[in-house]
Amino acid sequence: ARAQIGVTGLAVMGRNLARNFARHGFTVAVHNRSYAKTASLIEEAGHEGDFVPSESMADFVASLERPRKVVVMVKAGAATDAVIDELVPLLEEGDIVVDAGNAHFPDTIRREKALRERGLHFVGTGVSGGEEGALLGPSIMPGGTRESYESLGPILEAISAKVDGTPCCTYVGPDGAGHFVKMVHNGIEYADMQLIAEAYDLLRQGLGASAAEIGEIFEEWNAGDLESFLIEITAKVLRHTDAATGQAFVDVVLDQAEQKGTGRWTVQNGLDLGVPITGIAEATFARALSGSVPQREAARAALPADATPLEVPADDAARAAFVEDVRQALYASKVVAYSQGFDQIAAASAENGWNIDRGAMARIWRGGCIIRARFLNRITEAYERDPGLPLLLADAYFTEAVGNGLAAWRRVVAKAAAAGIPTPAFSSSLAYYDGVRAERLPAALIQAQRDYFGAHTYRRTDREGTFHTLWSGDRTEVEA
Ligand code: NBP
Repeated sequence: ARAQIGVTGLAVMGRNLARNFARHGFTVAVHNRSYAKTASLIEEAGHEGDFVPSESMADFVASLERPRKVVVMVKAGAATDAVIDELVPLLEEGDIVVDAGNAHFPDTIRREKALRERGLHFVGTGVSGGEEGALLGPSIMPGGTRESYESLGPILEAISAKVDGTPCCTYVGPDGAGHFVKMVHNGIEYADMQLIAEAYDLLRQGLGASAAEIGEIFEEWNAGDLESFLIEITAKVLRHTDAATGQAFVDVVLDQAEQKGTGRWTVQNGLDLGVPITGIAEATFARALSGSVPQREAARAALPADATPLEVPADDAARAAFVEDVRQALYASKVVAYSQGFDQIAAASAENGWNIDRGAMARIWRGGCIIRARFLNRITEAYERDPGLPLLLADAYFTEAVGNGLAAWRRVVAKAAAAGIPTPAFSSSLAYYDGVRAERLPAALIQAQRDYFGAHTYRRTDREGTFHTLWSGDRTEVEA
């Protein structure tokens, strides 16, 4: 037994994680259900480091130093359970099983409990950054016991992305915390992508410009506060020309966005927790709308626009002003989406006793992952100033940043509405901003209606207690 860590499941992700471990000097045991993937890894990348290949799970386990650390990187769901079932009888007390796939966090809670009862550590770990991240340094979000992190953490930190020398990996919290945080990361990714798409749409229609010209604007934005992986790749995609037709690539792609489900999980959990993650929800529904083909066909044939198209700016100054308005609207909406996502983490953390450090989550998302961005530094700083911050938006830095762009944000949403350009994420983020800051909400009327038809009771602004009005009687008020 000489391998320090093992990886079972050698499709694109597992193969690249194994290579990443090996390139960092770890001796890596490797295994896959069918041996072909193991053989091809050794043949093509064997020279990169010290690999110990095994055909059987038993040999694989036997090749690992104790406490054994086994990274499972197979298809999420039944495949993960199948591998765990095969693995567990071969392990001994104190060994660590790491599920680095995209598990749904309730599955991770279940698996952690089952393995804990057998004296094993189960570490549900979020890994973001796709294929390239897995090889060159992903953002890693491990949950599980603190004890397991003592021996596993340094190995994961070694292979993670680094920003200013700091690893994009830290202990997240018990059982499902790591996979939960990865889920919210993906939800925020949905919101970020939708917001960028709305900004693109407004610029394209509002400037009457080509995709490549809009790409240049995104490239400029990437030099400022919006600097991020998603803005960077947006610029590249918009400037790409389709080889077959010579058209802008974005113009030949079918406008139906697909999803694998993590956005949906995030929204479902937001509903369960009662946390308004409207940016993520609108982004998820916008994908669903884009794929609603029969509905879109029926609507195109029947629904009038009765809208005034955006006026193309008359000169460079007006053009620059419009571009800046859209940039401000994008930044403000993005702050809202992130603020909502961090609220969701706080709520889940409280409900599950996870004690998640939100500032640390922003820190490990600065590199390696899909939402990596300069702006995450500001979030870490906000939670350093106040670890219990009730609302990210209310941190002084963000209050000022959003406040400065508020007029622009309102102009953009109003213009989009007048022009009939759908901006569900921009608009709902602004509505959230105005809702959460409102002195008084029409929720009072909703409580009154609920009391009227269902005797659901209400509280008053002027005295303590719970009350009900006898609506079908003489309308006197009684204490409930
Ligand atoms: P896949 O999700 O395509 O899974 C393929 C692997 O699962 C192969 O090694 C396959 O073995 C193994 N497998 C299956 Br399928 N059923 C099995 C079973 N019953 N028993 C044992 N092994 C089984 O691989 P991937 O794209 O590398 O992703 C791995 C994990 O990482 C997934 O959970 C994914 O959601 C997650 N993830 C992926 C990305 C990404 O960018 N692709 C990013 C972040 C996270 P075989 O070779 O014998 O068929």
